[in-house]
Amino acid sequence: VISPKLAGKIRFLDSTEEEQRRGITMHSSAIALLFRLEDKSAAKAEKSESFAEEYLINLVDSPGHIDFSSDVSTATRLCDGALIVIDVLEGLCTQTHAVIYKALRERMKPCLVLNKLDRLAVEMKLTPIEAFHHLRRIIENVNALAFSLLTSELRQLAELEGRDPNIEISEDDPFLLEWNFSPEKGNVIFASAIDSWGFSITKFSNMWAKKLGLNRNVLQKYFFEDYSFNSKTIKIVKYNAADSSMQPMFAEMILKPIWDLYEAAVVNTDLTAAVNLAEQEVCLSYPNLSLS
Ligand SMILES: Nc1nc2c(ncn2[C@@H]2O[C@H](COP(=O)(O)OP(=O)(O)OP(=O)(O)O)[C@@H](O)[C@H]2O)c(=O)[nH]1
Ligand SMILES: [Mg+2]
Repeated sequence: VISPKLAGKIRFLDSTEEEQRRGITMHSSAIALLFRLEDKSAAKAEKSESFAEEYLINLVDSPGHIDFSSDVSTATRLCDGALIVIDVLEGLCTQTHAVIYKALRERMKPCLVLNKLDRLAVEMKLTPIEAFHHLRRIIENVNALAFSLLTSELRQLAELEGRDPNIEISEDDPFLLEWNFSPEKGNVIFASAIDSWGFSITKFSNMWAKKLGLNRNVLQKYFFEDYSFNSKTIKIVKYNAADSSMQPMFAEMILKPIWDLYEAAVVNTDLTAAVNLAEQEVCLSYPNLSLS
């Protein structure tokens, strides 16, 4: 529906004149999207009958502004899952609290989208390590907020049902686990909508696992933690901040290639350098390592 050139720029779902003029979403609007799994082996490996290779996703884009929160209430009633989009420069805003609370009350299956990563590289000029810590802090803040909203919700529920509201909430509570965001679990997406890209660390775990001959689950487990990859021994080791030759895996193996690409393409506007970097793909984290 949207040409690749306009993707990320056109406000396709803000269709009324006033929304276009004010540059904000005022009413919810929906679109049906067909999604095909790229990796069909995942569908085959999954025994469940409900797992398919193709999905029709009915996406409802709802407003963020607090004045139009009744539209969010309707959308949370209608939908099974929620993509909670956070601007990584702004972090948690008042409207994020309201939206999370509504989604949580409707028992939606959530996924966190950390958007505008391009601005961390180009505008804020954070290094990949600084950006990694910044992103980690946002996820921690969202988790703390979801935890406090969820416990108060469960206590209110207990009170309504005539049970003791001072219940202890178990850490294994499935509802609590669902509202705990962690890139390792695949419920966090890193994105730059304006530049039409986004990923979960599963994508990079699969890519690096193939290149390095390592187990993808092991990579997935350590990618967002304080671990480094030693390219000499091809081993994952504990990250030591005092050792300047070390970088956390997420910073070095995921953010650095993206940062280098932004530096070449956007900061230096050197198209040849950008194309060269893109062709080297993820290998540019370790130029001395000969990888396929
Ligand atoms: N740099 C950058 N800007 C972005 C990105 N995504 C969106 N924007 C800009 O952020 C502004 C708001 O984008 P919208 O898509 O309207 O955001 P929204 O969350 O739908 O806003 P409301 O629905 O009005 O709450 C626009 O000026 C976009 O161009 C991104 O990934 N990077
Ligand atoms: Mg909008």
